[in-house]
Amino acid sequence: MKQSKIYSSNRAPGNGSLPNTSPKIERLKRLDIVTLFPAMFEGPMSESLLGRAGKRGIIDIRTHNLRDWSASDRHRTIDDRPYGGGPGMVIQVEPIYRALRTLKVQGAKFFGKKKKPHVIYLSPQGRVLTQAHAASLSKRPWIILVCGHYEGIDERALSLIDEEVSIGDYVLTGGELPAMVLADVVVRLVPGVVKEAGSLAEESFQDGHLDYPHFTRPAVWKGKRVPAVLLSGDHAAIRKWRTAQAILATRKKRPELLTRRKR
Ligand code: 9WO
Repeated sequence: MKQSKIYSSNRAPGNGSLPNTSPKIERLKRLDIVTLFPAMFEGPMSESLLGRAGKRGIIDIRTHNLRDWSASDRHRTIDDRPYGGGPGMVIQVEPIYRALRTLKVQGAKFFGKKKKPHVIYLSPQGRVLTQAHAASLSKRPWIILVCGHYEGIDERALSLIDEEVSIGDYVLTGGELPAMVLADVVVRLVPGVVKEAGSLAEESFQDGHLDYPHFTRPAVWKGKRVPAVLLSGDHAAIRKWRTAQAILATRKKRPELLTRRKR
């Protein structure tokens, strides 16, 4: 029993409600996630912007259970003991191969022509994700995320993968949480998902600096005042103040962001 979960409307692929003003610039239209634990994605898919992007028909997001491509024994095995010994289990290459082969057929129907997906494996061995990298991924029309578990995947499966991505230098129990992080950062950069996001302002700003400080009512709280400039109504002055504050905050909290060259 194949059970892919589709988090989208049944609308045709396209820009949702947005007019197609710039056909040359591609954007993410379809995101497939291959995992042994599809249920882990249900929360983010129903509660967050990720799910809303799907429902609004902006991006077709689907999770797939890797067990659907197990060697057809009744235990639906997808893993085996490591050659050479050692603890734990290794995910076999064949289920991953079959999953990707199936998805490529599905994708050809979805896009109406043969299309090469960008296949990403989430692993601590990958290149560490940055805002700039996420921005370039959001321009790929089709991404497939492969989530490992246990001790990892058979090394030969890497020949089916375009790129390994890490979300930070730590080891988790699986690639699912990193896949959700990657999906979140990439999806919110797709035009129409979040107001303003993906704009020139965001690319030049969030990329290199921290955000400026935010304030909301009340104007005075336990004697602490909101900076007067924010109440002035002088938008040019406010813009200047925010830029200065962003640079100050970056210098104080994350000085390496100002000196390190962009990756
Ligand atoms: C390391 C290891 C060392 C000794 C014995 C067993 C071991 N397993 C691992 C390991 O890296 N397991 C991974 C668990 C296999 C692939 C999926 N897993 C994973 C992905 N953990 N952490 C990530 C991950 C992915 C992206 N960014 C940060 C962490």
